[in-house]
Amino acid sequence: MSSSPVGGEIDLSYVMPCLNEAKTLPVCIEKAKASLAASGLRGEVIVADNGSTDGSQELARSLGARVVDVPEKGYGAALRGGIAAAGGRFLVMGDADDSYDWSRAHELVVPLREGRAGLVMGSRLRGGIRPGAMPWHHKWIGNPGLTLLVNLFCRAGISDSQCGMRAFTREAYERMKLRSAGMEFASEMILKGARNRVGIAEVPLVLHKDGRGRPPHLRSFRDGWRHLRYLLLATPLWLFLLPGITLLGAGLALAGLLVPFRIPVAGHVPDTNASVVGSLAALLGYQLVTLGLFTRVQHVLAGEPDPWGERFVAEFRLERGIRLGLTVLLLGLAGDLWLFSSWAGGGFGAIERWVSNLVILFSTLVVLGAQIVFSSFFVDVLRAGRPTDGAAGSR
Ligand SMILES: Nc1nc2c(ncn2[C@@H]2O[C@H](COP(=O)(O)OP(=O)(O)O)[C@@H](O)[C@H]2O)c(=O)[nH]1
Ligand SMILES: [Mg+2]
Repeated sequence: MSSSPVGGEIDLSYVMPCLNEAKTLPVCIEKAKASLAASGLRGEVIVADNGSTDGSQELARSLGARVVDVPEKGYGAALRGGIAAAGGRFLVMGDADDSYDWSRAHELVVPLREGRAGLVMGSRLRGGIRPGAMPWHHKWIGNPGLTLLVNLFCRAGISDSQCGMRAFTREAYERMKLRSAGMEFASEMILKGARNRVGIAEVPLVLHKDGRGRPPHLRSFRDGWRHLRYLLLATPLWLFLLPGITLLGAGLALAGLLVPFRIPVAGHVPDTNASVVGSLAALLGYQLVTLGLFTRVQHVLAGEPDPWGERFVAEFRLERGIRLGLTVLLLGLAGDLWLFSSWAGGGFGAIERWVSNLVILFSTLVVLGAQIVFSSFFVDVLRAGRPTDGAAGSR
């Protein structure tokens, strides 16, 4: 890594991730220098490179940029390395392929300087996309889809989640604690920015056709999936808890309603078959709920901000979980035994449909109760990993 900025007196750092951009780096660096001059702040241009083989590094140095060689591969890793080495209180990141107009980068810093935001997203949707600058499937599928999910999952309220030019304060960046190595870094920043309430603003900007004349590093499906995977893993509420609660509730309701009611579907009464489906849905639902809870406990232990998860970890008591599980289990068992004894008492005659449905419902409760007991133990297994907890049992 190169030396730190002269005297450490830098206000504004422009960080360009770069992988073989010799063709477009010079124009990006020149525009960035013009923007620094226009900003009136003391600034620096950093090129974060992790293995260019086309001489990008020497070129960047010869144009007065500081080159940071990052050993770890990937877009996110390059940016994290570059930002860690940067000296500015304010930072702007953006592609080195001349698709974003670096000469106007200081416009993104205005909301930061005014204290209106900690993270400023460029918005190509509001600023414009020049013809040929973005493939149609990014414009109409990938970008709107990921933006919708980010807004849904963390209420970021932004219009263009994949914009590669952004500005942030050092303080906001440190609060976000970003970890991604690949392109999903872009989604992680928004999610963590929203969760940590750094304050997100948007500035319209124009996307130009990049000047390098070769395919982008971004691979649509691989990187699209990495974004989606990141977002799902980071939001157990949407991946596990909401589907789980829905299935659990709907499954129990179906199995329960079929005991007193005959519900015809297309003129036929599926009855016992539908009860089985309801029971299986409920059990799958409960399993998803527990996976969601386990994930949130793990996130809390990993230091992610999650007030609800923290309360759950602090207030969870294994004994209460066991008590709840045993209550549900015994309720189901008592019901099954009652039905069995009355069947036996009646001389093992024909079983009415509503009785079969009730057996399914009670048996579902037995399994659910047992699952509650065992999953409670597992929550405690996870909680035992808490670094500061001495009361979580022997280890
Ligand atoms: N250092 C580094 N830079 C990368 C890597 N992948 C992409 N970049 C840079 O990140 C920026 C964005 O990549 P690009 O291919 O333009 O993606 P797109 O604009 O989303 O299609 C460009 O400046 C690339 O040179 C990487 O693995 N390492
Ligand atoms: Mg690009």
